[in-house]
Amino acid sequence: MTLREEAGRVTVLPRQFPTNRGGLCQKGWTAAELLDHPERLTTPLLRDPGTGELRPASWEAALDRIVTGIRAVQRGHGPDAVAVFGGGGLTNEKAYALGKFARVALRTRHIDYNGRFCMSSAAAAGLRAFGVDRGLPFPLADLGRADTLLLVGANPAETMPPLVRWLTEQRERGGRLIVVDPRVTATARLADLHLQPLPGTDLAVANALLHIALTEGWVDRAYVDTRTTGFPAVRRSVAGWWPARAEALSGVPVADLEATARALGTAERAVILTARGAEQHAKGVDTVTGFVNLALALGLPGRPGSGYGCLTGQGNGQGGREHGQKADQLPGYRRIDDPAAREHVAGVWGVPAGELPGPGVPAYRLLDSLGTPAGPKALLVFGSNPVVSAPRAARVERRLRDLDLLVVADFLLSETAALADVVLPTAQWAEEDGTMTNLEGRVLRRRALREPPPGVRTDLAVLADLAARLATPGEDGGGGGAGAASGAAARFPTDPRTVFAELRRASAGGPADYAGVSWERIDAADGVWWPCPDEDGPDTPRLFADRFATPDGRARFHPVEHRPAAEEVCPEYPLYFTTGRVLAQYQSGTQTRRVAALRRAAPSAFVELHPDLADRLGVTDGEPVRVVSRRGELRAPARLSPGIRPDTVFAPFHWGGAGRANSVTNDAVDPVSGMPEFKICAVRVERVEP
Ligand SMILES: Nc1nc2c(c(=O)[nH]1)N[C@H]1C(S)=C(S)[C@@H](COP(=O)(O)OP(=O)(O)OC[C@H]3O[C@@H](n4cnc5c(=O)[nH]c(N)nc54)[C@H](O)[C@@H]3O)O[C@H]1N2
Ligand SMILES: Nc1nc2c(c(=O)[nH]1)N[C@H]1C(S)=C(S)[C@@H](COP(=O)(O)OP(=O)(O)OC[C@H]3O[C@@H](n4cnc5c(=O)[nH]c(N)nc54)[C@H](O)[C@@H]3O)O[C@H]1N2
Ligand SMILES: [Mo]
Repeated sequence: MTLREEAGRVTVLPRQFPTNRGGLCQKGWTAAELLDHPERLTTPLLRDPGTGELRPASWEAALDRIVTGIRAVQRGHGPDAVAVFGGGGLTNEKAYALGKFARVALRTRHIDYNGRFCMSSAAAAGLRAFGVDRGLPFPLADLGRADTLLLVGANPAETMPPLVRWLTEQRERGGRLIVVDPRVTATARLADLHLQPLPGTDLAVANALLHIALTEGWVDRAYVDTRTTGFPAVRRSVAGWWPARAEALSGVPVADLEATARALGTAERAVILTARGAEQHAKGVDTVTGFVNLALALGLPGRPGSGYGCLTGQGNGQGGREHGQKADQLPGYRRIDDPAAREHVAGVWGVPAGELPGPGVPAYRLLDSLGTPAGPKALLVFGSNPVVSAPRAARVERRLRDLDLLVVADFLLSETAALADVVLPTAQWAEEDGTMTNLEGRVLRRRALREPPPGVRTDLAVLADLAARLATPGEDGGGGGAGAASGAAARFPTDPRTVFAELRRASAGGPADYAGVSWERIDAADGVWWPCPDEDGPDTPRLFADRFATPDGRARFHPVEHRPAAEEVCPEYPLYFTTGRVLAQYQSGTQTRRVAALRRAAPSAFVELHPDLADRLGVTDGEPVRVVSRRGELRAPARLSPGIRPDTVFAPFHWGGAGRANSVTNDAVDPVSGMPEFKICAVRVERVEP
């Protein structure tokens, strides 16, 4: 998009850009309204120990309070007692600086971020199959040319409206669109075929599709032989997945499974995409692996116009997962437990590799340990609102309250900021330069259009201020304790261009290699695709043409078995509960709930249920209902829809308070990725007597 400033007002104009072809969704159009919003934070807030209220304070006082608090906690409990929580909305520069800040200035292993709730299952599955995790290993435009496109647990018509143009182009060229979703969504309405499985059964569907492909002879033997390893074990494991068995579990008719397998197996160009519906499960990694197995067996990845991909969510969901705000990661998508990676990054940071902490723990485990005897006692949050967005949120809220020190940097008083001891007002997107990496792995520029309002600092400036203070010995002799690291601990540039130059060096030689990406090159080329190791060399719009990023260059099959959800229905909780998004609200809603036009379009939480179920419960449209799980409850008006399975209810997660979907969700996590099971748990629904 382009921004125009007239008489101090910023407006957003869609720009002709190849990814979205000039399209922009309503949230983009209205985003500028938040820059001058009356609730915008323009001064730090400190909790008054007497009244317990948040009070305006100076930056000096706020930063002092944070540094004193960090020192006290680390003196008592060691460096790991301070934790950092980041977000996939941060620019690459900020995500990078945050990871460095945790490891170098705080010397803690405890950093993770909201991408754990978002991309982690697809990322883990991609890594183990392809050796690299880039959401789409091909340009988005390829979707328009696919003869068959399978969307599993994705609702881009509401969550990524600009992408619909590619779906339209695909249909106009005679392609087939198949959507797998327990609800008739706006996306499902565009489809030629809609499979409507029970939540949590996609893996059975994937295995049955591969079973059919094998039986019908659609498997690409030459590809499997030359480009992959491990197929025999997968062939054996799907042998028992005859379609009737998958139908019994998922409710998807055998004929639809066969039609889907045929459409994929006989297409010239076929693409399989997953999103959160398939991924946000305690078996999310295996479910994605099931679809990757199918794609590999059909010979799709690396073939022009074909492949497997994952639809990345947040603004910088891709770049945000590459530069070190993940617990186990260093910049350039390096592993923090890899000695060579530690040497390289420590060299760039000017610290001995031995001083870098080891891996931390995934986001939910981190949040659930806060304030407990063995867990961190202080938390710094940049770019997330876990009080609304974390699973089993009431428990997470209690953990946050148990902390000795909670610091939140935000431009609005989110539900999480409202619990903080210190709130720092930070700059918004239109006030900062930087880069973001989109779902295609394409690095793009974000351009500052105006200065932040007086009193507001950028996240980079906040990290620099804190790092400098932490590196200076305190009155009690604390601080500066990083010894040889103290010089480096103070080196946190605030200019995003300087940070990006450092990020390039830190990423050089890693899987997500940005060494050859310069801001000038991004501007000249409408974005640069990683890996791009040399400034004068090519970038990589399409991966896997000749080899995969594994040591032997071959993709790896992994046999995966369907297993039940962490919580199955029972007489007391007889219904399945699933969650997701609506068009007019974004994420935890901090921003979009404050925009009048969006509030009008989607004013409150709701519970979507089938009219037959509503009948049984004696509920009419618009009446308040209660959704109760073993963890808590949500109250919101009923929304009757014949498009949802009668055994399943749905609620969006954009609201806090009584309408908070995450009061109900299950905190079971995937054993490999740490992804919480946001998309299925057992509930009962009750009418609320007015
Ligand atoms: N309007 C809007 N757009 C957004 C966002 C937003 O908050 N609002 N957030 C952004 C972010 S961070 C993300 S991650 C993306 C997410 O984008 P999507 O993944 O498209 O969004 P969701 O609504 O979470 O989930 C998609 C669908 O999964 C279905 N589903 C639920 N359970 C299952 C299941 O077990 N199997 C299958 N196959 N489907 C299931 C739901 O019915 C839902 O329609 O959207 C991005 N875009
Ligand atoms: N039940 C259920 N829960 C879910 C999901 C689901 O489908 N169902 N989806 C999950 C997914 S995919 C995601 S991505 C998460 C998202 O949920 P969150 O992690 O809570 O993400 P946001 O709501 O985007 O929160 C971002 C916060 O940071 C602020 N912010 C934005 N940009 C910046 C910045 O540059 N700097 C700073 N300092 N602050 C900034 C915003 O104002 C906002 O308060 O929710 C997860 N939770
Ligand atoms: Mo997300």
